[in-house]
Amino acid sequence: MKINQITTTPYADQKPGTSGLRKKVTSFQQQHYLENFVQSIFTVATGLKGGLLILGGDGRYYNTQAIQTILKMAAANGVKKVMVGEQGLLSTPAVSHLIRKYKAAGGIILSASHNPGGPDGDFGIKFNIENGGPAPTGFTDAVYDRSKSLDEYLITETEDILLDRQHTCHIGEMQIDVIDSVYDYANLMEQLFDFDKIKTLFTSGLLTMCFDAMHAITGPYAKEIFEKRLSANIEAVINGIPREDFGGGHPDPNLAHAKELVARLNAGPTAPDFGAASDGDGDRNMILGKNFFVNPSDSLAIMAANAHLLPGYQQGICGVARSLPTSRAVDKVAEIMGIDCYETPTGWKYFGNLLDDKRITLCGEESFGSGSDHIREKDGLWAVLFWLNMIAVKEQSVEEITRSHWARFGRHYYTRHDYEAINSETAEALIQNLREISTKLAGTEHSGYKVKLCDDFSYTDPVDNSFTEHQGVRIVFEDESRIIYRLSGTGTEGATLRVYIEKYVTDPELHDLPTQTALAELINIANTIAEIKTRCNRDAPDVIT
Ligand code: G16
Repeated sequence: MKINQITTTPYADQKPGTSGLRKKVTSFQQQHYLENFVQSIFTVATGLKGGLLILGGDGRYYNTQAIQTILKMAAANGVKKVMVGEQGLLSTPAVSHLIRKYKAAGGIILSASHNPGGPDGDFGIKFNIENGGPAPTGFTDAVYDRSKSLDEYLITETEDILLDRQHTCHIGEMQIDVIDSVYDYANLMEQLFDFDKIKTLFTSGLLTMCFDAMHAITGPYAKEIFEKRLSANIEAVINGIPREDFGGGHPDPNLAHAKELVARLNAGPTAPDFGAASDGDGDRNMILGKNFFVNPSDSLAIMAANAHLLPGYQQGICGVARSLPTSRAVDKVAEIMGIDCYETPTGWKYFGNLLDDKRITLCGEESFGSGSDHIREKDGLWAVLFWLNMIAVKEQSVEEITRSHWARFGRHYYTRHDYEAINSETAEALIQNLREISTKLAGTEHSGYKVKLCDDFSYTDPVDNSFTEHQGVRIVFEDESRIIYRLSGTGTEGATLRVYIEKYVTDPELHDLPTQTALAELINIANTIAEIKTRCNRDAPDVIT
């Protein structure tokens, strides 16, 4: 085996964001760009030397080339064995599971998640540690530091590895197992949920479903699980073949981007009873009923309230967690159940310690992500199966389950307004201004809403005491309404300002308003306090979810 030491020059922009390093494909195609970042990972993740690495991606453009490069670099850096998905495909939740099941030293996932793909789209790379979860900030900071002064990387000189079928081969001493991308993950799902009961829903004609894989990674997983193992109806899976450019679509499972699915669910009496979608790498989910949308924050709360009905969670749940901007619907459930509820910064990595320390069983985020202690990533198909299992046990529709939840716990009207591709300095200045005024807002009144608390959110991890600050400016009103402002950590163009608005309403008579109507006053307050129109020169958000 010939190992080449390649001289390189560092790039200054390899700082990972909310979830790994995400850039335009064209950035990754710069000379040595991918190699530099991968070498920095191998240098920091010392356990990989002599250890097992799990490797795969969501199939987007540049996935296969990147996998070949990483395999050759892994061999040169002393990795003992790599398990790589057939065709280079593995969903993010599947990687998390494989790391845990096979006690790997870590995993590399190639994905820019819900961002569009193709030659002009985005690409990304993230590292998951041995607990199966995203690398914590200490690790990603160390990788970034290393990348800033890297002057060489190691790579073996060898032919490309065949990825189009399952087999075992070697580069030098390093063993490569090209594995079935779906099998282990589908088996895990079968352990957590009552597949017989769900199957009966379909075979007895009680339920029809439509799952939109958005031409991304979950297609093969969904076909195996819904069509083969659960005998779901014809066309239960749409857009089920992963494509390098996601069929030209934007693989983000929300009302704006999963248009085909939404149209099917709103098609009147012939519409499927249950709809769902997942994103590029399979960790997000959207849940729909006939002409009915379940807000992700509500979905988390509903799952928490009903988990004990499902085989994998029969013992009950020990605690829950949500990110700061996720609505406080799950807090109400925790309060009534008498379990702990943690509020973390945005990013799945903050749930890892809580899960490992057995403080929580379920967690979720407003950004269409939910998960449990079965792995250390959010998990799109898991959430879909959770809902199917609830429907089977409760014998209620998606809408009935949601409405009865609101009747019991109250409804948190919730919306997120995104202002995309704004000038980065403008966005920073807006947030800085909010930080400055945050100290003076408590006690002030805005259209009848009195501010109870306003701060720049910081978090001390209760397990390892690590401290994270500047995670979003939050305004909490006396009636429990909230407004939160933060900048996205996953975009690749300028800055995206996210404004999250929520209002808690207990009276069931008031649970039927359109969300934007119910929140109209607070939306105005949010815009006025942050001076969005004047500072960003925008009349309306680009995306409302
Ligand atoms: C990533 C993280 C999530 C986070 C989301 C939104 O999701 O894994 O924990 O909530 O980004 O991030 P932001 O608001 O900073 O854009 P994904 O699905 O993109 O990996």
